Amino acid sequence: MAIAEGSRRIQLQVQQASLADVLGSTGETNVQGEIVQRLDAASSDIFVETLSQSGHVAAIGCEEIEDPVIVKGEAADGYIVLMDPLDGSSNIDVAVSIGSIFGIWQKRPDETVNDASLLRLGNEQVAAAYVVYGSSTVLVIATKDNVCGFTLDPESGSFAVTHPNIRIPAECPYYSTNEGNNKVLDESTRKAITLLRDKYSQRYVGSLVADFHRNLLKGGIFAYPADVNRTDGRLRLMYEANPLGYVAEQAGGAASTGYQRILDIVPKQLHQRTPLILGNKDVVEETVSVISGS
Ligand code: P6P
Repeated sequence: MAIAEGSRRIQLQVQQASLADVLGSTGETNVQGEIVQRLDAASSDIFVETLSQSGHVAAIGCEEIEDPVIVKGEAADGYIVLMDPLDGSSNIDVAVSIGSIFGIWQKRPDETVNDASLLRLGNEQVAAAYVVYGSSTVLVIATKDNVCGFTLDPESGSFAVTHPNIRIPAECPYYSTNEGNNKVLDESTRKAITLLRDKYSQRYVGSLVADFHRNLLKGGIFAYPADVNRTDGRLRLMYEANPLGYVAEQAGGAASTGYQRILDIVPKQLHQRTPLILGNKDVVEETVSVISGS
C-alpha cells in the first residue's frame, strides 16, 4: 500500500512534468556520481515518507541516498526495503517511460537493524515490486510463485488487478541491449549479443523497468553485460538486479550476471553494480553459456 500510494503521487508529477516544474536537474550528483534529476529527489522523498509511515518498515536503502535510512521506532515485524525510486532518469525530460523498483526482505527476528542489515542475499527476498510510468501506470508485485499486475485508474487514484498470475511467455520475440556498447564487449559477450541480434527483434527504451516489463509480458531478454569500461556492469545489484531477478524467477524466467545467478550474489556494499542478463529462462541460459563458455 505504501508503494502504491507513493507511485500514485509520483505519477501525478510525471504526468504534469514541465507544467509542475519538476523537470531538469537539481545540480547535485548522487552517490553514483550521476546528475540528480529533480524527479529523482522528489520520488526518493515520497517513497521514504510513505514507507517510513507504513509502520511495517524497519530500514530503507535507496539509490539516491548514500547511507541506509533506519526508521525510528522501527516496526517489530519490520521489512527492509531497497529501492531505486526513479529509474531511467535520462528519459524523464523527453516523456519516455520510467519506473520505480523495490526489493523487500523481512528483518531477521530480534535483529537490531543497522547498515549491515541491508546487505541481504537476493534469494532471501520475500517480495519484489516495480512500477512502470508509461502509457499507463502499472504496479507489478511478486511473491513466492505469484506475480500480479495492477493498473492505476487516474480518475479514482486506486489500482485494480489487470494482470493476474503473470508468467513470462515461452517464446522470445525481443532482445534489449545497448548496441552502442558492442565495441567494448569481450569476444564471448559480443558473440552472445550477435546471436541475439540474429534471432530476435531489438527493443531498447533505455529504462530498465520499461524494457523488462515488455519482456515479462511479451517474452524477451534484457542484457547489460560487463564491458571493458564497466567490468562490474552498470546496473545496481541491491535495488535493480535483485528485485527484477526475483520477479523474473517467480514468473518462470531467470536472471544472471553472465556467470552467476543474480540472487546468489553475496552483497558487499549497498550500491554495488552487477552485469545483468534478465528474462526468458531458456534464452538467458543460452546467452550465459555463450558468455561464460560453459
Ligand atoms: P545506457 C537508466 O539510467 C538505467 O539505469 C537503466 O534504467 C537502463 O536500462 C540503463 O541505465 C541504460 O543505460 O548505458 O544504455 O544509457
